[in-house]
Amino acid sequence: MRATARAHANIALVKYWGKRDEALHLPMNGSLSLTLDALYTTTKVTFEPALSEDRFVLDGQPAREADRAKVSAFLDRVRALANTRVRATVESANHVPTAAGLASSASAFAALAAASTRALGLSLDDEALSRLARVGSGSACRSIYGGFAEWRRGARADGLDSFAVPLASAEHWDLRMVVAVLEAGPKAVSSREGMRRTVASSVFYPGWLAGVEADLADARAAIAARDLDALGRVAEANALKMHATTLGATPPFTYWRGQTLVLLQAVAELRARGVGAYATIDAGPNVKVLCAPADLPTVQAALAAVSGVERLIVCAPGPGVTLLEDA
Ligand code: FM0
Repeated sequence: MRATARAHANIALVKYWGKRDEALHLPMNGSLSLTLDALYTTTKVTFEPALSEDRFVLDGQPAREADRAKVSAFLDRVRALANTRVRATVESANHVPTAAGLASSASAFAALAAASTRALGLSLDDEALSRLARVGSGSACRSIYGGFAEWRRGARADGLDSFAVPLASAEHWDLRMVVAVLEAGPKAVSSREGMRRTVASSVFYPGWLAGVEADLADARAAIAARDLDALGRVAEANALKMHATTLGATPPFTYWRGQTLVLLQAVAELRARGVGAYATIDAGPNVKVLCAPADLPTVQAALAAVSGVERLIVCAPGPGVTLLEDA
C-alpha cells in the first residue's frame, strides 16, 4: 500500500501550447522535450484505510488546499483503476534549487502517477503511465521518459491515443541546458490561463499550429543526427512563435520581462562569436539555453553577466521516472 517514485522535470524544445480538451489535457499540437537531471520530485504515496480524506505534504509542510484537491482528484482516477476507495497520504519533495521559480508540475505528476499506481499494486506500462500522468498536467506525460520524448497529440476524444513516447535516451547525446533564473515576482498569467486565452482569441494561434508538425520533424531529425545547431535553431524559433501568440490574444499579454529579451540578445551574441547556444522560454520570464558541454563555461559567463540573473542552474539529460526502495 506504499511506494516511492522519483521523476525529473522536462523542458519542451517544441512546445505544448493549447488544449482541445481542458479536463483531459488533450493538446492542440504535439510537443517534444528534454528531461533534465538536476530538477526532480520525489513522492511517497501511502494508502491508509483509516484516512477519511487524502493528505498532501509538500516539502515537509501541509500543502495549500487547492494543491491538495488537485492531488486528490488525480488519486480518484488511480483509485478507479484499482477499484478501491482507500485514501492516501502523499509526501512530495521538490529538488529544485530554492526560489528558482521553476514549474514542477511535470515531475510532480509523473512521480505521483508512478508511486500511486505501484502502491495499489497496479502495473502500468510506460504508455499507460504517460497517459495517466497527462491527466495531472499535460507536460507530465513526457517526464515518464529520460532523454528526449515526444508527446503525440492523438485524435481521439477520450485521450487514449494522447501520450508520450521515448525518442532517445539520456545517454544518446551529452548536452547541457543552462537555466538562467531571473529575479521576478509571481507570474500574472498561469500557463493554463495563458493557453486558454491564446487558443480562444489569439489572431496568431492558427500560425502557431501551422508550423508545429514541421518543427517536430526537424527536431526529431536533429536529435537522431546529434546536430546541435539544427536542434537549437528549431527550438529557439518554436519558442519565439509560441510567445508571439500571446501578443495577439485578447487581452494581450507576455511572459517576458525586459531582462528576458536581454538574455535572448546575449544568446544571439554568443552565436555571432561562433558559440552554439540556443534559447527556449516557457510560461515565465526565465531563459533556458542549450549548448554543448565544451561551451558551458563560455555560456555561463555570458549569462551570468546579464543584470537581474539571480542564478544559473546547469542541467544535463536526465533519467525517466523510477521507483525507489522505501525507507
Ligand atoms: O512544457 O495545464 O503542462 O510543452 O511549459 O498542466 O496541462 O503546465 F511553455 C509552456 C506546460 C506549457 C510548454 O503546460 O499545462 C511545454 C509549457 P497543464 P502544463
